[in-house]
Amino acid sequence: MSGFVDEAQLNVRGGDGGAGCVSFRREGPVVYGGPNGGDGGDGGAVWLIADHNVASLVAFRDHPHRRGEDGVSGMGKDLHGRRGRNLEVKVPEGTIVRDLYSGEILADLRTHGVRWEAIPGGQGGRGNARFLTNKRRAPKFAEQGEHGPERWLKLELKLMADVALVGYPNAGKSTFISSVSAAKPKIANYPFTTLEPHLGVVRIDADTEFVIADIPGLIEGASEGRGLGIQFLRHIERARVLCILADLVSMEGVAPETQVEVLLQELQAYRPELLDRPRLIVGTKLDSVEPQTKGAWDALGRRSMSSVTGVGVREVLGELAVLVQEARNVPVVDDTEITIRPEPEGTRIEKVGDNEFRLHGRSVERAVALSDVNSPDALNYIDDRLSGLGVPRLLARAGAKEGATIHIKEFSFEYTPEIG
Ligand SMILES: Nc1nc2c(ncn2[C@@H]2O[C@H](COP(=O)(O)OP(=O)(O)OP(=O)(O)O)[C@@H](O)[C@H]2O)c(=O)[nH]1
Ligand SMILES: [Mg+2]
Repeated sequence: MSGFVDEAQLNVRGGDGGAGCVSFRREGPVVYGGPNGGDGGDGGAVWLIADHNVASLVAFRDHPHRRGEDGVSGMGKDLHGRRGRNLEVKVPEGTIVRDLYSGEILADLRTHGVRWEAIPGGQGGRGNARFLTNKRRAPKFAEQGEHGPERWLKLELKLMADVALVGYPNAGKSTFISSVSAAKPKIANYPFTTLEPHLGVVRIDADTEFVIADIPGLIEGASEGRGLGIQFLRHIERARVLCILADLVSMEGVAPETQVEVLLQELQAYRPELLDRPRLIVGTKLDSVEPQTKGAWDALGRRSMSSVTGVGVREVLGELAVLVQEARNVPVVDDTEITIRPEPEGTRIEKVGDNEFRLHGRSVERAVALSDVNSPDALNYIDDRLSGLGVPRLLARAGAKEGATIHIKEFSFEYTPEIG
């Protein structure tokens, strides 16, 4: 069933970092005692975690945005703000994550427990207490919190069936799947209506989902190639649980229990291990059954349902959910962190006009993200910080001349080449 791929777009955004605080101790008549503004907390990250109880990506269809919690701002008296909580998003095992725009693969969340940091939170800003130096006794600025970064991801999942529907042609397999999922296969009152498998996602509640495969009907001799033959037995082989549907109103008059026997024989002839698969046997078309047939079926302790009236359907889904859950509970847990993360970008220079440049990059943007860029202290700090990041050298190399206008986000300054 390699053709069944579930896809979703997901926007992840880190929480904003809290702002650093500008505050001073009060020391009697001294206006500015020592600075004591605390740091803002970092914003929370968004993590994706593979979870075997999630079967599809439908949860992201209508709600594609996920966001970490914001960090709390710092306060006076050296009080630091709390970090924002990380958000953990569950995705099905086998989810492949790509960058939506470049298509680059970022993570492969293969097995239960694998986690990947999809986006970090924004950094908290440092409080003014951090900017105290011998020269700068009373810094009146603090760093702003960094906005949480954001990106669009594309999630892809090769759907694997949890449950395969096995039954004679016309047994009501397609009718069942269309009554319990969004799958809309063709339904008709003749054999071999369904010519290829269809998958449907059943959502019991927010935490329980499973995938059902509607498989074309099987007949006696299928394992030797009769009817649609062996190719569909291959699909049955991949499912964790088998749901055998017996037609209680068979047009050919084959007793439902005989259908079950034949189906099991065919499965066994194809691959004996299929009989070890957990299975649920259900009679269909309960609404139209003859009392005699019903009596014989009930006497065997068999379950039945009607996909048309809905009677018994909920119970069948409940039992399937339990069988699927048990089958999924294989104790393989892989808690490797897979971090296929692109290199952090350095500083980039863009020429925007005649002797006018714009700088991009996280470090330079952080350097100018201050609560008050107008104080001389703040300007000195920015100057030192940009020099430390090698900005003068980069500008010289890009051809900036004396008096060039340089922009970083909303901040602009004039370039003076260093002497020496
Ligand atoms: N009365 C009644 N009829 C049903 C019920 N479920 C299915 N049918 C009818 O049975 C016929 C066959 O249904 P399908 O769902 O196409 O059967 P299928 O098992 O998918 O058949 P193939 O694709 O040919 O293998 C259709 O006419 C359905 O309307 C039911 O619960 N009650
Ligand atoms: Mg069908």
